[in-house]
Amino acid sequence: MLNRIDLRGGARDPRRLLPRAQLDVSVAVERIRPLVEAVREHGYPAIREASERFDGVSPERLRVPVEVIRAAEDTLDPQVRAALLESITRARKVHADQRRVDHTTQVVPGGTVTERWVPVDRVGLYVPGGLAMYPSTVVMNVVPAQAAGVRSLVVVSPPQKDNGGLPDQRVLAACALLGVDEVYAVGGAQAVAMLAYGATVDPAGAERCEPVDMITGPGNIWVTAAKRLLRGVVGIDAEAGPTEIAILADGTADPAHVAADLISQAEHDPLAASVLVTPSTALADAVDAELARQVPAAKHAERIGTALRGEQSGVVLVDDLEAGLRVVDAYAAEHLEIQTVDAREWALRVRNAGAVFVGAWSPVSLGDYCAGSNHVLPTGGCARHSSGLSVQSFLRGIHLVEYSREALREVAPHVVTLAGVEDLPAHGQAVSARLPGETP
Ligand code: HSO
Ligand code: ZN
Repeated sequence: MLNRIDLRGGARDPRRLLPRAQLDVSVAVERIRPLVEAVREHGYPAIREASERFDGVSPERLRVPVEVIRAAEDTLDPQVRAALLESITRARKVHADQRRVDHTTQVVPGGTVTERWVPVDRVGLYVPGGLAMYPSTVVMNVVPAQAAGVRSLVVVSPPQKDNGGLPDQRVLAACALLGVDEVYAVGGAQAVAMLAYGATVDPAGAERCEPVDMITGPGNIWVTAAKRLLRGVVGIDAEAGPTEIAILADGTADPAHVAADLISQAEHDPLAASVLVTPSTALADAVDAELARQVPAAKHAERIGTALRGEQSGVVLVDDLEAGLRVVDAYAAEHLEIQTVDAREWALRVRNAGAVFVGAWSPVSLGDYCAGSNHVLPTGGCARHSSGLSVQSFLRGIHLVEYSREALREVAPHVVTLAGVEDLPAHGQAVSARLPGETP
């Protein structure tokens, strides 16, 4: 089922040989530009029109009443409620523990630089509602923002026809469990524009969604295009592409588990990428046999088959695990599983991955829901330069510079010299004016 890419016996450039589906976001940016402008100019009527056109439904008042959010919690199946609470508890434990603390460096006696970590004031979280519903994504966006101390949090999610134009009921319930009470039934590029510029959200123009400082969360190509267009007007986390899993495995891996994990991420999207990297042809053959057995039995067999047969997926055969490590580093997967002997040793050597899942008992789907880690991760090779969503994503480090007269005097000649080199003498003057007769 999987394409085979044989990289054995040569030092070819693996980055070129591992094809990746390329999304042309720039074309989508031009398509959504007029809509974004209309939302900026007119607010409510433009949002309403776009929702009806693209989602086929929209409530008259775009803000979901607080009672409706709270009531959604009561409609939750008790098992789903327990699972969501477990997911929230574990994510809170990890994210709270990872919050950076302020740090002061004494540069010289009397001269300090302190880094203060200050939360972003108001954040908009996008929760998709297309092929699948993602209450877990509410958890993964809200928990780090709350752990950072963000004061004002708003969730947007597309209106659903089968829920009377409200966002998905489980998405609303997750908001209730997390204590989020500002939710709008708006999706797509219009939601991103509403968050970035602020807009009226009812027919009378009495209610408003105030603009946010930052937008996070995954979405389809239109959401991604709007984020690209509005980056700068607001902060954005990353451009999310189709999900990916790479597995570095040796002959000790269980082929049934490897196949199940490749299938699990393929289930998201026909464009999802599932890549196995292994020196063992026996494992590659056994995984293929497992896929042939497991895929037809899967609920979403069609999209899984499309994803696995797509050119973005495949088995990469390598000479040994050292070569395999170079391949997975070049690929920089959103999710990387290591299923080898000494898995932890190999995992600690990985340079490029959104998240690494170590050993036989840490599948990606554990991380998608209940490991405590975050599942909003860099795709499309962005793991070479970016991290996944975390408490840090919602904090800004502000430097506090504090020098005494004596400490300034001591370093003044150097400041004056550098100012002179850059032909900016007024910079030097700002120092020497404070120290008459004491600087050159
Ligand atoms: N694997 C997805 C996240 C997700 N899985 C949500 C299930 N629900 C991207 O990391
Ligand atoms: Zn997933």
